[in-house]
Amino acid sequence: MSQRDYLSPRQLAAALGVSESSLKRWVDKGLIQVTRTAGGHRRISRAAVYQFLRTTKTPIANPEFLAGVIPALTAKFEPAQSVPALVDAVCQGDRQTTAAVLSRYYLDGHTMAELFDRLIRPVMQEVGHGWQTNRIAVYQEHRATSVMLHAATELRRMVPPPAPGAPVAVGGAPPADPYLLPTMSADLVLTELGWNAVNLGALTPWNELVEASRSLGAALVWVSLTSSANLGETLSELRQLAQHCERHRITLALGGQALPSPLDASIPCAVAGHDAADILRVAMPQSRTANSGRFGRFDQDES
Ligand code: B12
Repeated sequence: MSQRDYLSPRQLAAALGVSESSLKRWVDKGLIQVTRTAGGHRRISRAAVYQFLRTTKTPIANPEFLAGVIPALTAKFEPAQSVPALVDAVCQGDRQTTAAVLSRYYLDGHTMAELFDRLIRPVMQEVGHGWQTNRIAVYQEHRATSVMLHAATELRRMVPPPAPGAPVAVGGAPPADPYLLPTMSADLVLTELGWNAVNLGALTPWNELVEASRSLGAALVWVSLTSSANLGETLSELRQLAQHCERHRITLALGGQALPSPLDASIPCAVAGHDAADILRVAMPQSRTANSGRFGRFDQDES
């Protein structure tokens, strides 16, 4: 267990400015999940700290005790105020501020879908607009993406890992599509909902998407479409993927800026959306139960 990923009850109590016995009461009530070391000592994971703070809104009396666990926390803020600050931060390569602002937003109780739709997307739209109007150099756009990816990776560590036996979701961006953040938004939304989300990232060959979903027994496949390059070919591949998913009763979720709206009816899918929040319609635990017939696994012997 690494020092950065786990805290002892004493360390967390010190950060919150409460006694160890208060903290143990919260553990006993199930408000804080603890794990044990091989030697039987109680440890609290970074994800458990986040879930506790998010649900109880407990103030952090001594944030310096959480250094290395939670990025330096900034004051409470509204997305509208923070977008310009974040645009500056990502373009200047300021990883710390970016991660801190996103963590604060998550700790305030917002969902991953809200984080992407209300904060990360508008920031990156501004970066794109800056590039288009020659205010932001191409290298800054690349750096901005890299800084945002780093912050989003940090966010992933705040979400509890999937439970054993969690349903598997597989997805990515198609072969001609180099975009990393859009497919990551689907990944994080599904992970937060308890899915075992496997993000194959950008430039994913269609046959590999099918192969991964087959061998991992995926109940849901997502495709994130941002690049409009080769759109005709992409849509024809999507049609085949959709038919494949239908045959195998896999839920198909499609989204992204380049997804045509409305989508051709010959591409049947459970979701065709432009917001990360659209995934919630089919991926929430209750919709999984309600649609259980749509979440069958591949038959192992089928081609
Ligand atoms: C970063 C970036 C790049 C980077 C990508 C780096 C990387 N590896 O990821 C680089 C530099 C490579 C790049 C290249 C290009 N880019 Co570019 N790029 C962007 C930028 C600034 C941000 C994209 C991003 O990451 N957004 C953040 C994500 C989280 O937001 P999102 O994509 O909107 O995703 C949301 C929804 O779509 C939805 N969603 C996404 N996936 C899914 C999946 C499901 C299932 C669901 C339900 C929902 C969903 O939820 C997400 C969260 O809200 C955008 C600007 C913009 N307006 O977005 C331009 C932009 C997309 N690029 C643009 C252009 C023109 C280009 C280039 C052609 C430039 C050039 N001349 O070289 C090339 C083309 C590359 C290609 N092969 O297609 C244009 C696109 C115009 C168009 N429609 O064709 C844009 C809009 C910029 C602009 N204003 O002109 N780009």
